[in-house]
Amino acid sequence: MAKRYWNEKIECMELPDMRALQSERLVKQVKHVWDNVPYYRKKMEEKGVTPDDIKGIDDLHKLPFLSKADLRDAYPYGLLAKPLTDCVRIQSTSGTTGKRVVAFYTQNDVDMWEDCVARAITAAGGTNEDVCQVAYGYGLFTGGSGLHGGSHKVGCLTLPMSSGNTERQIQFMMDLGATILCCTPSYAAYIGETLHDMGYTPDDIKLKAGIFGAEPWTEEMRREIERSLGIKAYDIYGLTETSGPGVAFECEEQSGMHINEDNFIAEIIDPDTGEVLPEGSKGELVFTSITKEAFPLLRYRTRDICVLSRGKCSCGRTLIKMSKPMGRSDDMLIIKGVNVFPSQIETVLIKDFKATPNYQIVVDRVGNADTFEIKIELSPDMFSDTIKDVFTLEKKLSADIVQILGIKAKISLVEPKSIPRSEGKAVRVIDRRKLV
Ligand code: DLL
Repeated sequence: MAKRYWNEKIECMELPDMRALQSERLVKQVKHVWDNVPYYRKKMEEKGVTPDDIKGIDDLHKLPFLSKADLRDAYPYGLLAKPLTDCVRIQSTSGTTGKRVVAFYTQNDVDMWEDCVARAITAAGGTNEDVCQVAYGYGLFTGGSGLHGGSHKVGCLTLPMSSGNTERQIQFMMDLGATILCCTPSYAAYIGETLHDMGYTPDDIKLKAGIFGAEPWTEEMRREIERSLGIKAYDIYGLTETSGPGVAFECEEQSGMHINEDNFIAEIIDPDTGEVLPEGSKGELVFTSITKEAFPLLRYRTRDICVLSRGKCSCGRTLIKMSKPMGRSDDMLIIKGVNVFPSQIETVLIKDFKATPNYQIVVDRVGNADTFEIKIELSPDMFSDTIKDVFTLEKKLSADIVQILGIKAKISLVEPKSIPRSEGKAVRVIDRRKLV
């Protein structure tokens, strides 16, 4: 009989006990950060708070927020709270140096992270009898190593496939009898399509569950994946800044993700005013990591918009639930699983054109795969250049975009004045995907 919980004591803890645990850990964490991170101490001093003011989670609101801009200012070591000699790993987001987030881990941090992912795998029915195929990208991205570590911890036979080479994924899945698939939901949908294109049906594979996250996906997409692969599909959430996947995970009820509250305190705020909103309100998700040693974050603004709800879940867990992210309070797009800021694209355009041309980023979803096009308006001079020159420019832009983002965009050089002008803010991004 499959184990229901990885850590029953924590996952089913009564609220007063959880609050006491959070309070104790928060007090310790604030002191750790104050003592070891001058950047944090300065921010706290600016807000007139010292560790003595933080006696428990009711005082959380007194602490300053931390944002991606702080992470950039402090890049790469400014938020490090442990000596590098105590750190055993880094992971990072995609993007240029300026936008890159580099997270550091001590061995305890890696253990905590793997424990969170082990809870997610267990909630999806995983045990040491399972064969877990990890088809998230390996490397700096947290998806591959996060699910890999959790799978090891549970004792699954772990297939470290990384993403890509889809026919080979399916071959391995069949040959080794994979029972759990971990990858982005769009890749899961693509694996499902390929399985059918290869002439197979879900009866030809042994998969029973999938753990999918790292990008927004809809309930329709869930049903489609479940049908094409013959599995139950579970959502998993996380971000590099807070370790990676496993901050929150879905249980069999498939209605929101339980947050690992013993490690992460969640708040919802109004993204414009920073005011803390009552439970059940829609707003920006903020996390405080209370057990991370090397790279602790106090009140980190995720920019993900969602709703928190606490109530009895049929799975028996008492951990608070977050809804699927419903959007962002900044301009970050997730295209083909990669975090993209329009400003990164602008940097390439300025470099190649020596000025910002009129441009538009068009994102759509065909089937279950994202399409990504950058339309760039040529100036009248350039328009009269020879086809060969225009072709060379197109190739250069395409290569520069891949270099900076790690994904390919269709580059469309368009006629002068063909991109609609706006009287207010230029509409730089057209996102036609329906993600919520
Ligand atoms: O995407 C970590 C991860 C890997 C999560 C594998 C789940 C599975 P980042 O690359 O730093 O980290 O991107 C974090 O991705 O702020 C959300 O906007 C988005 N995101 C992550 N999980 C989900 C999800 C990883 N389940 C950003 N649904 C976050 C919707 C998600 N969006």
